[in-house]
Amino acid sequence: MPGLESLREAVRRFLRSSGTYEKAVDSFIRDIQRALISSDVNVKLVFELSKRIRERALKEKPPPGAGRREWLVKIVYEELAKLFGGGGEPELMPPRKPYTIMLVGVQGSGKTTTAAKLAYYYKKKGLRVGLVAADTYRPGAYDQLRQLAEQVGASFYGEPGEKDPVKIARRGLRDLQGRADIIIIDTAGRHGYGGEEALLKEMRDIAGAVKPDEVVLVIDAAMGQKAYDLARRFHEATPIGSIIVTKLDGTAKGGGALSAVAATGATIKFIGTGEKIEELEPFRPKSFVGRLLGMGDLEALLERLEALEHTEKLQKTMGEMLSGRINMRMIYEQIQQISKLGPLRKVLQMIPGLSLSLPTDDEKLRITEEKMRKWLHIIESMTYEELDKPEIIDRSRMRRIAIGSGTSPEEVRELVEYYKTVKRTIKQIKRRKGLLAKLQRQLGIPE
Ligand SMILES: Nc1nc2c(ncn2[C@@H]2O[C@H](COP(=O)(O)OP(=O)(O)OP(=O)(O)O)[C@@H](O)[C@H]2O)c(=O)[nH]1
Ligand SMILES: [Mg+2]
Repeated sequence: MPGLESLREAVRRFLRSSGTYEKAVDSFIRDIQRALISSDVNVKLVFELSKRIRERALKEKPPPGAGRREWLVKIVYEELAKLFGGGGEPELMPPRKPYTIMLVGVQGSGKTTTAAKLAYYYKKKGLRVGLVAADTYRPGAYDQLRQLAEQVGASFYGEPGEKDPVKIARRGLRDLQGRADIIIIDTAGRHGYGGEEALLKEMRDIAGAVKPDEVVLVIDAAMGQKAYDLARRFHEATPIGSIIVTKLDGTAKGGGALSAVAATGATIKFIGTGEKIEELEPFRPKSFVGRLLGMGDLEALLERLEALEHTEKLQKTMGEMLSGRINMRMIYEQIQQISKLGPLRKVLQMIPGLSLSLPTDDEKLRITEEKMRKWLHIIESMTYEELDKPEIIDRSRMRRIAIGSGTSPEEVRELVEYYKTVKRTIKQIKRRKGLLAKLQRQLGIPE
């Protein structure tokens, strides 16, 4: 995307640059500012973003094993994602059928094209789509939509002679009942830039008569940060509104438009990235920013950082265990941390020190995913006394715990055996002084 494209290069430069960290941060932030401002992002927003990045860079500490630069890239990624609307994912599938969407927007913003793109999108999701041509203003509007409907394979309703859009919309809804799961109404554009009042008034008139489930404001990305006022008024005027930003492919002001709309609190559901019917994408700020920053590398980096953060906690538990105060609560934490790592465990194996969890090949120390889940349930069914002194868990307690956790006494026994094995192993390690020191060093635990 023009304007924001230089962000990727900025990240690369920052991660590779030599020289002091402080200097590198300064020029990284300057690069980010330049990229955002050249994309027409509001200067005040850019300033606030830089301030937050600096503050977090000072305040937050990377987990051991992570570089400060990588950590800052993660912060930049998170802050940019917030600038474009944050991590939430709007619901795109209609909650009921038929579901009516009405498109509004200034002249030429891309409503008719977007109506067809939406039809194509939902058709691919397996819905029956109906398009209604309620633009009685623009010559040829009827034919334009009818052709697009045919191209996409959507049902179509229109009345070439009728002058009242409200009547067409009403009759269109009736006609498409039962034939369409989702009905998209295309309306006439009004002059933008100042003519917003007229646009919003007409929108209220048609919406009042037709009662759509959702009103979608279509905004041309070339509006840049000027989109703020329109989006804000629209957002205030209709609680059932969402926004689609079009023509992100053709302007250097896209960053400005997206951040301005996000700043109003309105939801951007889709973005248009070309003239073709399939060039409409669900808008997800996080993956949008990920792509801007060069997602391939970034994803690996973020995964590694996340693994390191979990690792830090795991190390603490391991440290406590090695210091000899082992009980069932620690086993619980250990299992929880390991299971939270989930798919990250592969990454974890690449981190030196952690491939070695306990220096043994003992089968009993290997736990599978499914076992971990069961064991957590089992431990949750234990009394405080049992948690602190698992030795007291005898046969009758095993039976009780099994019933409480929906498992079998055999599975409870297995966990108790695991606990005993861990405890024994730790004792052995401690007897061999050199090994303990080595292990502590590798885990980063002070001796
Ligand atoms: N490059 C690009 N062009 C687009 C995009 N969306 C729409 N357009 C083009 O923008 C022009 C106007 O699109 P329309 O869909 O006719 O706009 P409209 O809002 O219906 O216009 P009126 O009905 O006159 O108000 C057309 O040439 C489209 O091909 C997009 O995402 N990228
Ligand atoms: Mg149109």
